[in-house]
Amino acid sequence: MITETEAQRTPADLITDAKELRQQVQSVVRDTPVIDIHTHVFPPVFGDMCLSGIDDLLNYHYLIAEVFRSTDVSYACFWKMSKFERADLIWRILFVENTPISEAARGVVSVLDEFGLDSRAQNLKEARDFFNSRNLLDQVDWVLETARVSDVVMTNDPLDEIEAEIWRNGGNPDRRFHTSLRLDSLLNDWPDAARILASQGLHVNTGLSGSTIAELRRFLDNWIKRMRPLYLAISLPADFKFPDENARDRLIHEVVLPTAKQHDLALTLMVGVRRGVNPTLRAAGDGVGKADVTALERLCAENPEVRFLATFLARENQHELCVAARKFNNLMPFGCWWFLNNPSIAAEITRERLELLGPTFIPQHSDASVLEQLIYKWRHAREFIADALSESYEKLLKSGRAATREEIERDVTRMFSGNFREWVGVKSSVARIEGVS
Ligand code: FIX
Ligand code: ZN
Repeated sequence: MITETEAQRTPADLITDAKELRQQVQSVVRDTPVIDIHTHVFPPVFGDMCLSGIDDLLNYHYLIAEVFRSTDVSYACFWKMSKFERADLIWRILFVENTPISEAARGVVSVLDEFGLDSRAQNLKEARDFFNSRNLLDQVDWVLETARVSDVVMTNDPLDEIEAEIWRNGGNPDRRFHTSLRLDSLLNDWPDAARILASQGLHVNTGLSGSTIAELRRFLDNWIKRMRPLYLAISLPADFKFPDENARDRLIHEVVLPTAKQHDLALTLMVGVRRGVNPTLRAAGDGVGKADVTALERLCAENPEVRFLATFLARENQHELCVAARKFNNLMPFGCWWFLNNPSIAAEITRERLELLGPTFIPQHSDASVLEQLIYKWRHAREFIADALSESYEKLLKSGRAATREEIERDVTRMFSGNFREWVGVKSSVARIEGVS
């Protein structure tokens, strides 16, 4: 309840009406630019890695997983099809013969809606004609503007030969697209990585002996100099342990953490994926597993000067991640990753993060793989974020404190960009561990 005294003493622009408050929150969340801190989107200079248009949208691996639940087309037959034939099949099955009510299918509808295209079309002619008529460079501008995405962080793998060649020929001139140095290939399949690196002339061996560690430090130093990443990143399996008795553990201890410290780079951990649960689905074949959040706690405790960004894939790990972030202020939870990026689950995760962490987390990343997905992933995310945030301010109002629009803008800006800017820009902010001076 707002007392007469407080109303006299405090800013005239206090929002004391719940309906007005919800409208103000929705307007701020809708209009505040966001830094998309993890995506698989690339600018046109990356050639075929830059995916755009209706055929790429429909060949998204989320939709490939779903189409096989409604067709008797075999995996072998499906993969023999062209991208266009696969898109025709997915459109017919998921959008014509069935109602596109899944989140990934609804996402395509949201994109078509944004461009004024018919999402009830019987075929893809109109959509293909439209996207083929768009200039890709203009499309990038239009999509980022429409989605109100100020910056995109790519996923960049120095061991991907196609990408490495692009970097050797000049790399990325578009300053809206930032890099992250992705280390999965190096850490999660070390024998194969060792073979590739040895073929590139590095003196490395699978036993990690001799000059191997020094060579890997030099390899990362060179790619950091070339790519100028905002952070180092690794996805880790559900059974990830720290410490552990394997090559990945030695690489984390002796290469990744020292490199993060030397270059003052944040380290992003994405934990809980079970790769290749159904290999015949290819990129659509990965699954989820409950992971051990104590491994992350030990990483944070043993490396207080490293800033960690972390997201977990299992819904069951979300509350533990919030509690871990309360214990370690060098840990920044982010995103409702992949199978969690569904409004019903993302809403729950966002509410518990607001209750446990206030505005000290990053609510979402898109994980977009196709340029136009930025439109739907952020349209949908802004809906569940606005709902959760409205509830927080409404509860605060009921407890006796009204908010101003300026305060709502401050809080949303912090979550949409400020927390990330602080994590990737501040020099050697030495984090304190709760309970230890
Ligand atoms: O490890 C990752 O970056 C995952 O996001 C991808 O492997 C996954 O395919 C994806 O794009 C999920 O949204
Ligand atoms: Zn991803």
